[in-house]
Amino acid sequence: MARKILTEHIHVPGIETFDVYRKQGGYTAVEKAIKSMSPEEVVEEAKKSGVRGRGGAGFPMGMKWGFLAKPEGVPRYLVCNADESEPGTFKDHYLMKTIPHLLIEGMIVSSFALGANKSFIYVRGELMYVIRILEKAIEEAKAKGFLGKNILGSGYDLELVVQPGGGAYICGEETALLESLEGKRGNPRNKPPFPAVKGLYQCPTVVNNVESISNMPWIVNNGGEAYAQIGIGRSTGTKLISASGHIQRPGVYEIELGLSVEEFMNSDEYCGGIRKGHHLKALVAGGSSVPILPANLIMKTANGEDRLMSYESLSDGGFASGTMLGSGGFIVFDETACIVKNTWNFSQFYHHESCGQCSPCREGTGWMEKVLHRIEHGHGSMHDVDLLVDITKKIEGNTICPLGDAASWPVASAIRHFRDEFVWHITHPSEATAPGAAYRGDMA
Ligand code: L3W
Ligand code: SF4
Repeated sequence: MARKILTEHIHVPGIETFDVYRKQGGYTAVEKAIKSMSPEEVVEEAKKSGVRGRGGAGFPMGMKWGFLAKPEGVPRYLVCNADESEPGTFKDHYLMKTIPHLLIEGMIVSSFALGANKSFIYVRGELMYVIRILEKAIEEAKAKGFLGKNILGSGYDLELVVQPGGGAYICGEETALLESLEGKRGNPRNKPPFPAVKGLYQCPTVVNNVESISNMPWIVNNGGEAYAQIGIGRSTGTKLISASGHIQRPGVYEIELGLSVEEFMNSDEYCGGIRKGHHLKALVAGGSSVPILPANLIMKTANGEDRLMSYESLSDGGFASGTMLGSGGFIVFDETACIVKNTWNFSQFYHHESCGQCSPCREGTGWMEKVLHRIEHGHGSMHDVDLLVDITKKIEGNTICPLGDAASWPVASAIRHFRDEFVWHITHPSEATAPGAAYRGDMA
């Protein structure tokens, strides 16, 4: 069985309760950190672990903690980004609803490390039942002395607040999230200054994803070096993968980073292979925001090496022949999937979710959606394919936040790898618009 850090106890009946979680060794990291470690020592363990941000960017968490400004007399905040809304990503939701105390324990040790006395968990607003689960867990931890004033008699105080989001994808972008938490419209801010210097209420703030924070109890208990032994190269530890699409066993899986894509896709421990009678056509490895890969580049990189589930291997070859680990939203397409329709679908999402602050994103996402709509519906012209590529280039790198890039990459990569399919839609409109039509490489 593969190594489990986050999900080892997830199937224990009653694990959502304080008592059962505690019996499985829960809250020992809080005891260890608060009673026998300094905040700096906890930060040091996070740095040694090499754990990278699990929300999508993969930025080293210990390094981010090291950037936190500490001006005298100014409060610092830890904010957990639980606004998971990336299409194809549902792992934070799973973790919070099944083992809520893991996140609460992670929040306590992380807040202690950062010197925060008030911390927030900003949860996607649609997940009201998860918010109730978290609030119950917080009450239980408080009643046992692990939260609130003078935790375990140490003199350290921590208030933990669960804040529902308003249901906007953009509020998962860290600065939009902070704006929303302050009660304003969730518009991303220009960076720098980074939240580590000016974040919530203009105070130093660390924003970390649910899964990132949930690794901290294990790291405190076992040490950062032990964590760094797991995984491969700079992709240390394990990763939760949300697997969906045309596979036998969709679900959330914890993998050790470095597992081959082939094993993840075909093993019965994970996806269990493509659904019977069908074959692999394409893969999006890290949620809708990352480039799509065609079948011939999924198991092997362009250099013919085994493709691995790691930050480096998945993006090997850059956007020419790679995808990204991103938030771990592994979406599999078989030959019945229409790439044009899927690209149009993603495009509608980004257009809808653009906050509208920057023109390239506000206008460009709309144009892409319109052009893709007409190609998908049999009204496209040959000029449209290059027009789409041109729009993606005008958006990429020219916006305040990564949503612009996230809207561009799926379109640019779909055209790069499946240009024939776009052309077929334009040249064979009646066949392409027939119900259930999908291009199978049989262009006349
Ligand atoms: C201080 C510096 N802090 C960087 C911090 C920064 C942030 C983190 C990473 O985008 C990605 C995006 C989506 N001083 C710093 C510094 N930081 N330099 O490090 O920053 P960055 O800018 O690389 O990325 P980001 O803005 O966090 C996130 C991709 O994730 N994505 C989206 C997933 C969305 C969800 C969801 O459902 N909400 O999971 C999926 O792939 O495209 O590339 O904290 O402050 N010098
Ligand atoms: Fe808003 Fe898009 Fe600009 Fe991000 S890139 S700030 S979502 S308009």
